[in-house]
Amino acid sequence: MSKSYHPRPIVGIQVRRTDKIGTEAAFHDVAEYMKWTEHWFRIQELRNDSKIERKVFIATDDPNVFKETREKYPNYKVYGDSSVAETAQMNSRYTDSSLYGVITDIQMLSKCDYLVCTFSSQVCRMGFELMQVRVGDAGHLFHSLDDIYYYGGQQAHEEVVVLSHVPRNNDEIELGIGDKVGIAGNHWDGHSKGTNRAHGKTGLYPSYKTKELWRIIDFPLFDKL
Ligand SMILES: Nc1nc2c(ncn2[C@@H]2O[C@H](COP(=O)(O)OP(=O)(O)O)[C@@H](O)[C@H]2O)c(=O)[nH]1
Ligand SMILES: [Mg+2]
Repeated sequence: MSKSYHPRPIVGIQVRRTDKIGTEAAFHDVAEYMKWTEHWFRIQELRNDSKIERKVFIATDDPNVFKETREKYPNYKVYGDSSVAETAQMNSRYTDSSLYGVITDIQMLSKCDYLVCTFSSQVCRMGFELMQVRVGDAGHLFHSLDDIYYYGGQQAHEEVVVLSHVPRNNDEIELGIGDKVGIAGNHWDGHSKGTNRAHGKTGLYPSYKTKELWRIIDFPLFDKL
Protein backbone atom coordinates (compact mmCIF):
# COMPACT_ATOMS: atom_id res chain seq x y z
CA MET A 1 0.00 0.00 0.00
CA SER A 2 1.47 3.32 -0.96
CA LYS A 3 2.46 5.86 1.72
CA SER A 4 0.47 8.64 0.07
CA TYR A 5 -2.48 6.45 0.74
CA HIS A 6 -5.25 8.69 1.96
CA PRO A 7 -5.99 11.45 -0.48
CA ARG A 8 -9.37 12.78 0.49
CA PRO A 9 -12.18 12.75 -0.32
CA ILE A 10 -12.45 8.99 -0.60
CA VAL A 11 -15.30 6.52 -0.12
CA GLY A 12 -14.60 3.17 1.56
CA ILE A 13 -16.50 0.10 0.48
CA GLN A 14 -16.36 -3.21 2.31
CA VAL A 15 -17.50 -6.16 0.24
CA ARG A 16 -18.07 -9.17 2.47
CA ARG A 17 -18.22 -12.46 0.59
CA THR A 18 -16.84 -16.04 1.13
CA ASP A 19 -18.40 -17.76 4.18
CA LYS A 20 -20.91 -14.96 4.81
CA ILE A 21 -22.93 -15.42 1.61
CA GLY A 22 -26.06 -17.46 2.00
CA THR A 23 -25.38 -18.07 5.69
CA GLU A 24 -25.58 -14.69 7.45
CA ALA A 25 -25.96 -12.31 4.51
CA ALA A 26 -27.00 -12.09 0.87
CA PHE A 27 -24.72 -11.51 -2.13
CA HIS A 28 -24.42 -7.89 -3.22
CA ASP A 29 -22.99 -6.95 -6.59
CA VAL A 30 -20.16 -4.40 -6.81
CA ALA A 31 -22.63 -2.19 -8.72
CA GLU A 32 -24.76 -1.81 -5.57
CA TYR A 33 -21.81 -0.47 -3.59
CA MET A 34 -20.72 1.79 -6.44
CA LYS A 35 -24.21 3.21 -6.90
CA TRP A 36 -24.12 4.71 -3.40
CA THR A 37 -20.46 5.68 -3.76
CA GLU A 38 -21.24 7.66 -6.91
CA HIS A 39 -24.29 9.12 -5.21
CA TRP A 40 -22.11 10.49 -2.39
CA PHE A 41 -19.60 12.04 -4.80
CA ARG A 42 -22.38 13.75 -6.76
CA ILE A 43 -23.83 15.24 -3.60
CA GLN A 44 -20.37 16.58 -2.65
CA GLU A 45 -19.98 18.07 -6.13
CA LEU A 46 -23.32 19.83 -5.84
CA ARG A 47 -22.43 21.09 -2.36
CA ASN A 48 -18.99 22.36 -3.37
CA ASP A 49 -19.91 23.43 -6.89
CA SER A 50 -16.73 21.82 -8.22
CA LYS A 51 -15.61 18.55 -9.81
CA ILE A 52 -14.23 15.90 -7.45
CA GLU A 53 -11.89 13.12 -8.51
CA ARG A 54 -13.47 9.72 -7.85
CA LYS A 55 -11.56 7.60 -5.31
CA VAL A 56 -12.64 4.42 -3.63
CA PHE A 57 -10.91 2.29 -1.01
CA ILE A 58 -11.83 -1.40 -1.10
CA ALA A 59 -11.74 -3.77 1.88
CA THR A 60 -12.90 -7.26 1.01
CA ASP A 61 -12.37 -10.98 1.47
CA ASP A 62 -12.94 -11.45 -2.29
CA PRO A 63 -9.86 -10.44 -4.35
CA ASN A 64 -11.92 -10.39 -7.58
CA VAL A 65 -13.65 -7.22 -6.40
CA PHE A 66 -10.52 -5.15 -7.18
CA LYS A 67 -10.37 -6.32 -10.80
CA GLU A 68 -14.10 -5.95 -11.33
CA THR A 69 -14.18 -2.42 -9.91
CA ARG A 70 -11.17 -1.31 -11.98
CA GLU A 71 -12.70 -2.74 -15.16
CA LYS A 72 -16.22 -1.44 -14.69
CA TYR A 73 -15.41 1.95 -13.14
CA PRO A 74 -12.41 3.30 -15.07
CA ASN A 75 -13.19 6.83 -13.87
CA TYR A 76 -12.41 5.74 -10.29
CA LYS A 77 -8.99 5.52 -8.68
CA VAL A 78 -9.14 2.24 -6.78
CA TYR A 79 -7.15 1.90 -3.55
CA GLY A 80 -6.65 -1.15 -1.37
CA ASP A 81 -4.54 -4.27 -1.26
CA SER A 82 -5.73 -7.39 -3.09
CA SER A 83 -3.03 -9.48 -1.35
CA VAL A 84 -4.80 -8.68 1.94
CA ALA A 85 -8.00 -10.05 0.43
CA GLU A 86 -6.06 -13.18 -0.65
CA THR A 87 -5.00 -13.84 2.96
CA ALA A 88 -8.63 -13.43 4.07
CA GLN A 89 -9.59 -16.67 2.26
CA MET A 90 -10.94 -19.42 4.50
CA ASN A 91 -7.75 -21.54 4.34
CA SER A 92 -5.43 -18.68 5.38
CA ARG A 93 -7.72 -16.51 7.47
CA TYR A 94 -6.35 -17.64 10.82
CA THR A 95 -2.76 -16.55 10.22
CA ASP A 96 -0.91 -13.55 11.64
CA SER A 97 -0.59 -11.87 8.25
CA SER A 98 -4.32 -12.22 7.64
CA LEU A 99 -5.03 -10.71 11.05
CA TYR A 100 -2.75 -7.74 10.29
CA GLY A 101 -4.54 -7.42 6.95
CA VAL A 102 -8.03 -7.18 8.43
CA ILE A 103 -6.84 -4.76 11.11
CA THR A 104 -5.35 -2.58 8.36
CA ASP A 105 -8.57 -2.76 6.34
CA ILE A 106 -10.66 -1.74 9.37
CA GLN A 107 -8.30 1.14 10.16
CA MET A 108 -8.39 2.31 6.52
CA LEU A 109 -12.21 2.15 6.42
CA SER A 110 -12.30 4.32 9.55
CA LYS A 111 -10.26 6.99 7.76
CA CYS A 112 -12.57 7.26 4.76
CA ASP A 113 -15.06 10.10 4.38
CA TYR A 114 -18.03 7.83 3.73
CA LEU A 115 -18.67 4.07 3.95
CA VAL A 116 -20.77 1.79 1.79
CA CYS A 117 -21.02 -1.77 3.09
CA THR A 118 -23.23 -4.39 4.68
CA PHE A 119 -23.65 -3.75 8.39
CA SER A 120 -24.23 -7.49 8.81
CA SER A 121 -20.39 -7.62 8.76
CA GLN A 122 -18.58 -6.77 11.95
CA VAL A 123 -15.60 -5.64 9.88
CA CYS A 124 -17.51 -2.68 8.46
CA ARG A 125 -19.34 -1.91 11.69
CA MET A 126 -16.00 -1.65 13.46
CA GLY A 127 -14.63 0.64 10.73
CA PHE A 128 -17.71 2.80 11.23
CA GLU A 129 -17.30 2.84 15.01
CA LEU A 130 -13.65 3.90 14.74
CA MET A 131 -14.61 6.59 12.24
CA GLN A 132 -16.41 8.32 15.10
CA VAL A 133 -13.15 8.74 17.01
CA ARG A 134 -12.19 11.15 14.22
CA VAL A 135 -15.50 12.79 13.28
CA GLY A 136 -17.76 12.39 16.31
CA ASP A 137 -21.26 11.25 15.29
CA ALA A 138 -20.82 9.55 11.89
CA GLY A 139 -24.48 8.50 11.67
CA HIS A 140 -24.86 10.26 8.28
CA LEU A 141 -21.58 8.98 6.81
CA PHE A 142 -22.53 5.46 5.78
CA HIS A 143 -24.91 3.49 3.63
CA SER A 144 -25.58 -0.10 4.65
CA LEU A 145 -26.93 -2.42 1.97
CA ASP A 146 -28.48 -4.66 4.60
CA ASP A 147 -28.69 -4.36 8.41
CA ILE A 148 -29.23 -1.25 10.43
CA TYR A 149 -26.50 -0.54 13.00
CA TYR A 150 -26.24 -2.85 16.00
CA TYR A 151 -23.62 -4.39 18.20
CA GLY A 152 -23.56 -7.84 19.77
CA GLY A 153 -25.14 -7.77 23.21
CA GLN A 154 -26.89 -4.44 22.78
CA GLN A 155 -30.24 -3.73 24.46
CA ALA A 156 -33.27 -4.46 22.27
CA HIS A 157 -33.64 -1.80 19.59
CA GLU A 158 -37.16 -0.48 19.95
CA GLU A 159 -39.35 1.93 18.06
CA VAL A 160 -42.69 3.49 18.92
CA VAL A 161 -45.66 3.64 16.53
CA VAL A 162 -46.72 7.15 15.42
CA LEU A 163 -49.24 6.14 12.72
CA SER A 164 -51.50 3.11 12.99
CA HIS A 165 -51.35 0.37 10.36
CA VAL A 166 -53.81 -2.28 9.19
CA PRO A 167 -52.02 -5.26 7.57
CA ARG A 168 -52.56 -5.40 3.77
CA ASN A 169 -51.29 -8.98 3.43
CA ASN A 170 -50.08 -11.91 5.54
CA ASP A 171 -46.50 -10.60 5.70
CA GLU A 172 -47.54 -7.41 7.51
CA ILE A 173 -48.40 -6.76 11.17
CA GLU A 174 -50.89 -4.44 12.79
CA LEU A 175 -49.64 -1.25 14.48
CA GLY A 176 -51.52 0.87 17.00
CA ILE A 177 -50.36 4.35 17.99
CA GLY A 178 -48.01 4.09 20.98
CA ASP A 179 -47.22 0.37 20.49
CA LYS A 180 -43.58 -0.58 20.98
CA VAL A 181 -41.94 -2.46 18.11
CA GLY A 182 -38.63 -4.33 18.37
CA ILE A 183 -37.02 -3.67 14.99
CA ALA A 184 -35.06 -6.53 13.43
CA GLY A 185 -34.11 -4.83 10.17
CA ASN A 186 -34.87 -2.30 7.49
CA HIS A 187 -35.68 -3.85 4.12
CA TRP A 188 -34.77 -0.58 2.34
CA ASP A 189 -37.93 -0.69 0.23
CA GLY A 190 -40.01 1.42 2.60
CA HIS A 191 -40.61 -1.46 4.98
CA SER A 192 -39.01 -2.70 8.18
CA LYS A 193 -39.39 -6.02 9.92
CA GLY A 194 -40.04 -6.27 13.63
CA THR A 195 -42.10 -7.61 16.51
CA ASN A 196 -44.98 -5.59 17.89
CA ARG A 197 -44.67 -6.02 21.66
CA ALA A 198 -48.39 -5.17 22.06
CA HIS A 199 -49.57 -8.38 20.35
CA GLY A 200 -46.31 -10.33 19.90
CA LYS A 201 -46.59 -10.80 16.14
CA THR A 202 -43.54 -10.46 13.89
CA GLY A 203 -43.73 -9.10 10.35
CA LEU A 204 -43.36 -6.16 7.99
CA TYR A 205 -44.65 -2.61 8.46
CA PRO A 206 -44.12 0.72 6.68
CA SER A 207 -40.98 2.23 8.25
CA TYR A 208 -42.38 5.77 8.33
CA LYS A 209 -45.12 4.72 10.77
CA THR A 210 -42.65 4.36 13.65
CA LYS A 211 -39.92 6.47 15.20
CA GLU A 212 -36.95 5.70 17.45
CA LEU A 213 -37.76 5.00 21.09
CA TRP A 214 -34.78 6.69 22.70
CA ARG A 215 -33.68 5.54 26.13
CA ILE A 216 -33.06 8.69 28.11
CA ILE A 217 -30.42 8.15 30.78
CA ASP A 218 -29.57 10.56 33.58
CA PHE A 219 -25.85 11.28 33.56
CA PRO A 220 -24.07 13.05 36.42
CA LEU A 221 -23.54 16.73 35.63
CA PHE A 222 -20.09 17.07 37.25
CA ASP A 223 -21.24 20.52 38.34
CA LYS A 224 -18.28 20.93 40.71
CA LEU A 225 -15.78 20.71 37.86
N1 LIG B 1 -8.82 -8.30 5.17
C1 LIG B 1 -10.14 -8.45 5.26
N2 LIG B 1 -10.64 -9.55 5.84
C2 LIG B 1 -11.98 -9.67 5.93
C3 LIG B 1 -12.86 -8.69 5.42
N3 LIG B 1 -14.12 -9.09 5.65
C4 LIG B 1 -14.03 -10.27 6.28
N4 LIG B 1 -12.74 -10.63 6.46
C5 LIG B 1 -12.27 -11.87 7.11
O1 LIG B 1 -13.39 -12.54 7.65
C6 LIG B 1 -13.35 -12.57 9.09
C7 LIG B 1 -14.77 -12.24 9.54
O2 LIG B 1 -14.77 -11.92 10.86
P1 LIG B 1 -16.07 -11.68 11.71
O3 LIG B 1 -15.65 -10.91 12.91
O4 LIG B 1 -16.78 -12.97 11.89
O5 LIG B 1 -16.93 -10.68 10.81
P2 LIG B 1 -18.23 -10.91 9.92
O6 LIG B 1 -18.40 -12.38 9.67
O7 LIG B 1 -17.94 -10.15 8.65
O8 LIG B 1 -19.34 -10.30 10.70
C8 LIG B 1 -12.31 -11.54 9.45
O9 LIG B 1 -11.67 -11.85 10.65
C9 LIG B 1 -11.35 -11.60 8.28
O10 LIG B 1 -10.50 -12.73 8.40
C10 LIG B 1 -12.30 -7.54 4.80
O11 LIG B 1 -12.99 -6.62 4.34
N5 LIG B 1 -10.95 -7.47 4.75
MG1 LIG C 1 -18.43 -13.89 11.16
